[in-house]
Amino acid sequence: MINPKVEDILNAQINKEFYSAYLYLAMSAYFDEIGLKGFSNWTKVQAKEEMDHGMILFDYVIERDGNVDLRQIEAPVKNFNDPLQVFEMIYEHEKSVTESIECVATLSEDECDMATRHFINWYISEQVEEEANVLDVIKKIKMFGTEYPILYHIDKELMGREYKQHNYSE
Ligand code: OFO
Repeated sequence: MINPKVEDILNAQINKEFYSAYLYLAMSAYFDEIGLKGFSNWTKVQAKEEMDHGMILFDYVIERDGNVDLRQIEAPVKNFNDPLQVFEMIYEHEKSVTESIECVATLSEDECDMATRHFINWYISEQVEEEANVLDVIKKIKMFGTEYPILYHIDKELMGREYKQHNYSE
């Protein structure tokens, strides 16, 4: 049986992961509207990864004989200005997700739930990768500029991102 406080924070994290998926889907739709198919692809692949993150937590709560509590998912932002602003927003968002993952780690340690403390390490590493991937795109946009002919080249590169299902690994 899982500790009730840990169960609660894991359920909150499930909600945050599915909110992240919603947010990336809203961004993907925006990029599609303005004709940047590669940016749209990148954010859509990210949305799928976020759903995997949510599902790994979902399965973990069940495996620990806990209760999954699916909470209302907030509507994501709909108005975006330009690709740089969107990626800066993503970076801020991912930093806040990193903080909430770190809170799961801290709480599980405080509650002596070492199984969850161990489990959440996968997410800690995943957040390092996510923040780095976003920063990489931000740097490229800043380095090459925000003019459309240049964005077109970055767009082609982002088209190459492929979805691979994320599975939990020890
Ligand atoms: Fe699930 O890592 Fe982004 O939000």
